[in-house]
Amino acid sequence: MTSLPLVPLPSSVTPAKGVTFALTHTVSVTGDPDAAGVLHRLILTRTGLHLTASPGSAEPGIAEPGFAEPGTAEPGRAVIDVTVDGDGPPESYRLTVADNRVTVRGADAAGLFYGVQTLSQLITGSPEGWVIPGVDIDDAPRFAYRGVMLDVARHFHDVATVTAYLERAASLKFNVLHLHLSDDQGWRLALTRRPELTARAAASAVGGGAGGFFTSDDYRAIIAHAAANHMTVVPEFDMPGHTHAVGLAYPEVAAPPALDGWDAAGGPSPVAGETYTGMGVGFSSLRIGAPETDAFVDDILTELAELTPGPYLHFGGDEAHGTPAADFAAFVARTSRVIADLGKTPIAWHEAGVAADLAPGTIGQYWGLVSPTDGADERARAFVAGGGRVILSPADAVYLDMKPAADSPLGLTWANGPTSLERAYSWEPCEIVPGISEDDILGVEAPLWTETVRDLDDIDALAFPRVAAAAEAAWSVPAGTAAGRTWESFRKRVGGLGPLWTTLGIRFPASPEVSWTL
Ligand code: TNX
Repeated sequence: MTSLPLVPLPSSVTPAKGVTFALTHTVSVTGDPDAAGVLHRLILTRTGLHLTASPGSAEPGIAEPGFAEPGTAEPGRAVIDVTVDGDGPPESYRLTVADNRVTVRGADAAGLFYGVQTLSQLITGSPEGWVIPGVDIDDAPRFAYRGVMLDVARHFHDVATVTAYLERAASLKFNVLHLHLSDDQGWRLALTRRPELTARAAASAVGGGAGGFFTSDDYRAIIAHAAANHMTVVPEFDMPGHTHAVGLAYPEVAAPPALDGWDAAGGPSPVAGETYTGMGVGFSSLRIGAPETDAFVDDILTELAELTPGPYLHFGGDEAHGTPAADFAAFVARTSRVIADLGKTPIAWHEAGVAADLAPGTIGQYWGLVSPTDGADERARAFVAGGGRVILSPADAVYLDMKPAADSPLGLTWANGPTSLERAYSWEPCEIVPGISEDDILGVEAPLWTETVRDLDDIDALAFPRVAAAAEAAWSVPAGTAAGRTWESFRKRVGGLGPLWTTLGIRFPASPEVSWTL
């Protein structure tokens, strides 16, 4: 099938032989102003071309996009028309490239945005100038939830970094940004109901870095930027473990560090009331059952719900080895009900599936291995039994913080050693948790934990190109069910994205597994 550099692979791609659209500054863009604006910026970044304004709109050659109403461009002049037409499933689009006309038709605004992203992947340099090869594309997502997660707790990442990463993800048709906002090393979102969290527990990070936090205005700015890129923000406060930092601010809700049999991972041991800068996990816990703790949880989740327009609140639930089992089950069940009562859908890591009485419809996020161990699959199935669904984040496939190769300077290796691009590509969502079907899967999410990740360059170095493999698992048909949905095709298609990624400023490593187009 296609050798066009399209990732994630569209449902249907039919090249039009001998047809080429010449992309010059005389092309006008007509249709939906938002989508035209996105396209104008992408074309400018990729090619340096300012598209000429159409009759009746702004002057030629200036930075503003040249919009026109459909059909108002001069006869005979080349046009790119981008319009929502309401046809097809949510987030779907159709794209046709003919000699003198490109049309992108979205079922909705998101579908149109994805059609524009696909169009940007098609732009290529030739001896005759910039061209778009003739093609017919019909495309729709496989899963409704297509996420990336960024841990802003182990190292803090500021608004500019978060928005740069979400734009990268949106260009690969991800529609969820999950922010891991709290962990042992720091609390990253200011809350008026609990001001000590950021006053006392935000100025630290792994390795003793500076830390930092988002004000509520910062958080709103991220949400707005995400929305402009058709992404929903899913915020996470991780509880009842991963809460050492909470004890710096509100000691009455924190249990003493549980250090019995604990692995310091080569770093310092945690001390109650002092910042923790190591990379160990599983020693901290809230004080379960204390009225102070219940009040704390109610406060932080109420304010988070108020600040968050999206439908989901994630409450963690992972690696709570410092919390007695019965307390853990009681805590996650209560917390899921608090979130449901706030009108939001709870999400938790799969361990919370041990609780018999989670709020109905709670979503489970599976982070076990591609071949489940230690009953992780059983925990995940419990969410389906409770009327919820599952998000798949198998750690040895989509954990972007795993080293891509043994000699990579950044990253961890606990999930079956380094994760090659081929391994990141070669898994099927329906084959991870036995007994759950496609309908039980809400979607796929690729987390990036940031113990070793300090800035956007580090993010790019670990996320790329593997995040493109996760995008294909989330968006495209199952591997092997369509021509082109194969590893061999993927490594060529990704390679063709090198020039686009370079112009977008992405510092992707030149993975030797890819056949890059220079
Ligand atoms: C496991 S995955 C964790 C995180 C670590 C990550 C490192 C999960 C729910 N918990 O606390 O950062 O491994 O890969």
